[in-house]
Amino acid sequence: MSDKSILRHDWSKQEISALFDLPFNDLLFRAQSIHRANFDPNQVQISTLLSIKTGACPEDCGYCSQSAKNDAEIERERLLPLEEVIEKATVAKENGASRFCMGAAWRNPTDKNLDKVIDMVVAVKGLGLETCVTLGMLTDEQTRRLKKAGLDYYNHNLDTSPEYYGDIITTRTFQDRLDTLKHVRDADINVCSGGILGMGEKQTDRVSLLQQLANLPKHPDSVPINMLVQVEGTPLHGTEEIGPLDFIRSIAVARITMPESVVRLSAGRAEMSDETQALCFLAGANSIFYGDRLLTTDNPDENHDQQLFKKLGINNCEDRSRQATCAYG
Ligand code: SAM
Ligand code: DTB
Ligand code: SF4
Repeated sequence: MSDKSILRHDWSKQEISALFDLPFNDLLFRAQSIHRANFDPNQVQISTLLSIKTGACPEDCGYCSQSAKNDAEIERERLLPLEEVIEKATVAKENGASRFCMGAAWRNPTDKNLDKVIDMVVAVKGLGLETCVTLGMLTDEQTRRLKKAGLDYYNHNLDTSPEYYGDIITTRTFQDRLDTLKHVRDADINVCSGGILGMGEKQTDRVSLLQQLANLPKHPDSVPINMLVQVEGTPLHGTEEIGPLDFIRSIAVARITMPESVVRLSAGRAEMSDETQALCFLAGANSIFYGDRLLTTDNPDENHDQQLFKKLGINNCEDRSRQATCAYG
């Protein structure tokens, strides 16, 4: 059987733990072999992020600058006007992004706010971009409305293991997250779900998070692996950082356990060396956020990323000369 056909949903903690314990070279070789069986190894998809509603969020996520319960200094903004979103999406497309992701600091959208987001989805799609939104928890009815509007992806992260979850967030449960993911899957919207590493979790929590993701009824189409961006004024500021090698190992294990999912090297790249990022791509990451801003924190600037791609011989899916070979978006 080729690596391509192995899509398992019954991973045990022991099996995932054993992957983490492999010698680094063996782990990367295995991850890269699986990666090559499923993707062009030199293609990286790029998405651009925009915060459409910033700050004053009622949730208490310990990592997040946007929680009203944290003391981070950020500029709060109400829901952006449609014209501004279209302007930003147009620039993102010109810069080569294939997907535009819009994030809102909500526990869940009200139906009135959802109407406005739906207008944004329709307009951004009209520019020829894939759309992704992350708005917090959704009901069944809300996911159906988003699907009808043509939404391509919904981002909703599990964030961490069920065991560590209560140390990070108390205002919504792990099960709430699984329920939202089910609504998204049932509405036939592509699921984007991953987590954050470097929040003081143990190795067993990383194993458990990846087990949860890999054992979902369907692997998420896209799996963002974020490295915690430490923001002053948040409870997790000052947490012991995850070392680059442990981060790279986690990417490799995500690639092996979810062979056909696009694994996004997500937040935290501004704090990573080029070499660490190169090893993340070797371990099977094949998507990034592109543009000098994530939601409220910095991302590497476009120039730096273009240089990095050039040095590594990486193409993005919008690169006209390679487009015919890019099978995923
Ligand atoms: N409010 C919505 C929610 O939480 O579902 C959507 C926006 S929220 C900012 C999206 C995701 O960004 C979070 O689930 C978390 O995984 C990630 N995130 C937020 N702050 C982060 C940080 N400081 N470092 C790394 N990832 C972060
Ligand atoms: C995801 O997994 N990471 C993105 C996106 N989904 C919405 C968010 C990263 C946020 C990093 C911190 C900030 O800029 O506020
Ligand atoms: Fe709110 Fe999302 Fe930040 Fe949590 S991660 S505080 S839900 S914006």
